[in-house]
Amino acid sequence: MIAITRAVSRSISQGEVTHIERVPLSYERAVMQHAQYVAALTDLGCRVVQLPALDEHPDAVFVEDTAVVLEDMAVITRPGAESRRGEVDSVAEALRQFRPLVLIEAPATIDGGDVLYLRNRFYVGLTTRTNGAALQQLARLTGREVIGIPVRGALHLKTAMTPVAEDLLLVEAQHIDVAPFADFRVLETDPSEPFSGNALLIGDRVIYPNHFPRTRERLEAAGITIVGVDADELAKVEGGVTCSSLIVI
Ligand code: CIR
Repeated sequence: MIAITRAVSRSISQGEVTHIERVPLSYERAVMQHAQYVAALTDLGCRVVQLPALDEHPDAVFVEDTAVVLEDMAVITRPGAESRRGEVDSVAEALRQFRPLVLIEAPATIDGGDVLYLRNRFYVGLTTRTNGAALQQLARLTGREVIGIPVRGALHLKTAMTPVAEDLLLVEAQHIDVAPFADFRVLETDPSEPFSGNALLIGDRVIYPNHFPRTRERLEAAGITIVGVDADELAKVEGGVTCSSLIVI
């Protein structure tokens, strides 16, 4: 398994914030936590391909938003935030050696953080970053079914919902209606921990932020093995644990 990551931009404290207040962010601490995350990926068996930082794009560390990797192709996105559009070319270059590429084009916008791919079907968050035109293009380019999921009060669909086992979804229920996911089991996050629905499932283990101890307890009680990482610094610009890698199986 390969994980594509990118070194943290020096300008990271200028990253976009949408649903939280801007607070001071330490570049050094973000770099340390990112290194811990990369080490966790390596421990879980990933070969990490780390791209060089793009200091002119504060959010470039969040490579997940720039592409969607399938078994047979990779979709290069057109990110919803204009400040992020220049991030895609270098990710496309890196992915080209692993998959044929297809491209989302204007007027569509889509962030990879809105794209959940479960059982050969796309569930795509309808958010400030992702529009209806992107859903149509994604269906046409990939030949897969695409279901739009309205998201309330969270940046991306995967801010609020991610798989933590083959048939189990971790969900922060206030942001989404879970009715379209009736075929899955659902585990709710602890209500005292906002934006705690983002976990990264690798094999049968889950990378999860240390700053959500109550939800972690719920996950462990459900039999999930957690690899904890310090992730509160990148969370100050709305980054979670899925955002900082692209997994190529
Ligand atoms: C942004 O607003 O685009 C970044 N500050 C955070 C992106 C987080 N990405 C993700 O959840 N996939």
